Amino acid sequence: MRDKYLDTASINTHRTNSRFAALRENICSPQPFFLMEAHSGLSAKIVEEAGFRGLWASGLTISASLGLRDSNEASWTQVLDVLEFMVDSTRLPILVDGDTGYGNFNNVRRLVRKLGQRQIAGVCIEDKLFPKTNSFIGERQPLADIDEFCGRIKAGKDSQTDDDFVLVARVEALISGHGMEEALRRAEAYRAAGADAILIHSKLSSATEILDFAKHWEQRCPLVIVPTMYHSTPTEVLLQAGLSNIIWANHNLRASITAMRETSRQIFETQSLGETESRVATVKDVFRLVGNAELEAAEKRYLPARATGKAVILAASGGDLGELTDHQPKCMVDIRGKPLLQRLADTLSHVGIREISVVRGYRKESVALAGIRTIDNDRHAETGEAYSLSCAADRIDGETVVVYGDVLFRDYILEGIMATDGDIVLAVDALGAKLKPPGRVRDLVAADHGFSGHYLDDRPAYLQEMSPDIAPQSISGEWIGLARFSTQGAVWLREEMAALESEGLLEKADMPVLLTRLAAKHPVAIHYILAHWLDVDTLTDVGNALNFI
Ligand code: SPV
Ligand code: MG
Repeated sequence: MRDKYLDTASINTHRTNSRFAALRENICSPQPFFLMEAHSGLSAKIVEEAGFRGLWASGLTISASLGLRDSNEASWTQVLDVLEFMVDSTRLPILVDGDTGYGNFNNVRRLVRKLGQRQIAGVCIEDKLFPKTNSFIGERQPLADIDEFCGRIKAGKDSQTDDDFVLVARVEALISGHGMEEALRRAEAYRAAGADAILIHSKLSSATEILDFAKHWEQRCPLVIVPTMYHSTPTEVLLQAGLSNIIWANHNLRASITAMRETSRQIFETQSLGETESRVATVKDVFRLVGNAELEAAEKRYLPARATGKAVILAASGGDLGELTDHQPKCMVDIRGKPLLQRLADTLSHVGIREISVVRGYRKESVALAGIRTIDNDRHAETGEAYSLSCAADRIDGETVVVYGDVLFRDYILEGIMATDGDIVLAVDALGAKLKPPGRVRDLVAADHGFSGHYLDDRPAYLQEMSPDIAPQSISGEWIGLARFSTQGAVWLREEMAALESEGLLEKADMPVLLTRLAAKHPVAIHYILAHWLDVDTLTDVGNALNFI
């Protein structure tokens, strides 16, 4: 089955004249052609899925779905807006109920031009006066003057933007009690004025006058009927009389009223959803109807893949913050009502990182947060960071952020490393090391060039070495404990951890060792920042963290 969902872009590429031609061919053909009522994008889709080849955009049901009467209370441009949703959601040709044409010939001209621009394949106008009243209300509604109505038909045909646009003239003479002769006289005048088809309407509960009309009409041009009131007449009888164009005019709206009323009543009375759930369309069905699958595919094509990354947080060591770390590691220290680790996870999820794993060790039972997976390094007391990271090796697959569990940083820093080109990117504070006491910084960075601060300097910088022992004149900054690995970078990272293991060095290696080894083999890019982060090593740092939030 062809894909029923159309996004706007593909509709534009399908904007040939096929809808107009399809409506004309079907209406002019002697084969049965059933037009099913729709009043919204959703109902139009449902009609198409049922297998119909044409849509009737009913004035009655579009008005009613807006909570309005069928008395031209909705402006014609409001109706046009609804039609646009219907066109966008289906490929079917639409015959719209144009009521009286919303005024005189001049209003019909503009209406027909706008319908053509919106790919509405045809319009039906009725020989009554604006504002109209539904045909099934009252008796002897006044009819339009024949010549004046013929002027509306001519003006409409002269304004069509596509040769195949269909104008159906609707004869109300039978409904208004003017008799068969008047109905035939009007129909002939409308045909001669250029109408492509005649809709002969009746409100009798039997089809007698419609069948009679068809007999006298002798197929001078196609007829269209609306058997709402003579619904018990078998369709076969109508078709045999040559009435091949049949509009089922309002049944989707009426069906939805019944369903909505029953559903509302049931939920109101039971104050629960239990009895209703199995009787209504599934939420999945709603997603399918409106084409969520297409959006998902488009997201893969157009959204940056980075938005769905993952992160590994290294939080196995306990830290030494006195009583604060007696029963929990420092990543669980409360920072204004939330553990440090939660605040870090929040920052990660702000940039779309949803799959977060934390490597825990010291007091591991205390490290548990909703939505964060845990990995245990049970040998945390005698191993280092590289070993902890290797515990999470199977999570380092595809783009991955690696971050220390005791750091806090502003969102933009993470966004910065996500947007920086490179398979391995480190966030390095160009100022930090200079502001801290000598010997206090472990993750000192030597890069191929430092941060110049110059506005035109956009040369990428690369790591040469990371260690506590960089000579002062070679210090480019301090790694803040935040790194991004691309899919390729993640492969290199896993390879390097495997190499450390085979050399018997994995257990003792820290991140500076691991990153320096990587930098010897692959480019490790540096994204310079200036402050706006902190790590928590001392009680003073905890105080700073409270102020950071
Ligand atoms: C409509 O559906 O709005 C129609 C058909 O005009 S009828 O209600 O039968 O007049
Ligand atoms: Mg109508």
